[in-house]
Amino acid sequence: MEAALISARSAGVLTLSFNRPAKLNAFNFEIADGLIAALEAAEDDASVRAIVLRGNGRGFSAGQDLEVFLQLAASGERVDIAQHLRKTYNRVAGLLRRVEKPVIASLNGIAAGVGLSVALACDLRVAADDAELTLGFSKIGLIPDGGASFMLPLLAGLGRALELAWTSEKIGAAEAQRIGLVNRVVPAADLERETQALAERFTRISPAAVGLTKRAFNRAVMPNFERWLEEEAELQQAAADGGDVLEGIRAFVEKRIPAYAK
Ligand code: T3D
Repeated sequence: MEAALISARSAGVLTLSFNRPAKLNAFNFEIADGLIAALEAAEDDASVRAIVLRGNGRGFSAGQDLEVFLQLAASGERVDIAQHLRKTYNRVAGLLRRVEKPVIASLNGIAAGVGLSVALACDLRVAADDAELTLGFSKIGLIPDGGASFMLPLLAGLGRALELAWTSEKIGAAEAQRIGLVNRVVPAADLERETQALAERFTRISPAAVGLTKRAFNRAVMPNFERWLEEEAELQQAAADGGDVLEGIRAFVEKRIPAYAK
């Protein structure tokens, strides 16, 4: 079986490709654990000067694999989502901000749910002109997590962030650029080349200047990000304990509209 996360190196650029194209790269434990291990290794590897996250097939990622997630609710009674976040996406988001190298998300097709959260925790986003972004959490009774409750208002402003979170509206690449969620929009056919070219620019800039600039900006605007991730996880647990999440996920798996009690 092919690996769900593929790692490749070229000219000082580490590229991590999500590789579950039949499931639109929905995240499973192999992807989350693989990302954590790869980012931790890259942090201490001076030969890695920039990192690219991308998805194979027709999307970046459709977010958490909801079938896997349903299995976590083994008793059918409670999803221990806070613990899940602590083990997976909070570590990923924390590392994406902590690693003092540029991390670029290369967005093709859909970026949804915690797939979008991961993209937002990166430093830069390059989007194909056919890319689409949606939070999707509200559709299954959840709040944006994986750091998105922090990154989204930071990048897009409070009003637009709340609107996107509450409605799970799907927006295209041009709108995402207009509101500050992506840095560049390029023709879909050029996405890989343009992303690699941008990443390679950082191999020609002082790594100390690049890394310390990221540290300075992190400290200036998000000095308590890791603490916030824990608070976000606790709020997500409160949302999950409200009970709508199981119905939301079952409805997705059964390909029907959820029937929330109230
Ligand atoms: O711990 C935590 O707190 C994490 C919490 C995370 C929350 C989230 O990430 S919320 C999930 C957010 N994701 C979504 O809301 C997206 C769900 N997917 C969709 O709405 C649609 O798939 C798309 C709009 C993205 C694409 O639609 P379409 O028609 O192009 O493709 P499709 O046929 O729906 O999907 C292709 C396959 O991928 C399909 O599988 P199948 O039926 O061919 O075997 C579909 O079930 C699967 N897939 C897509 N998204 C997911 C998924 N499977 C599992 N989990 C998914 N998220």
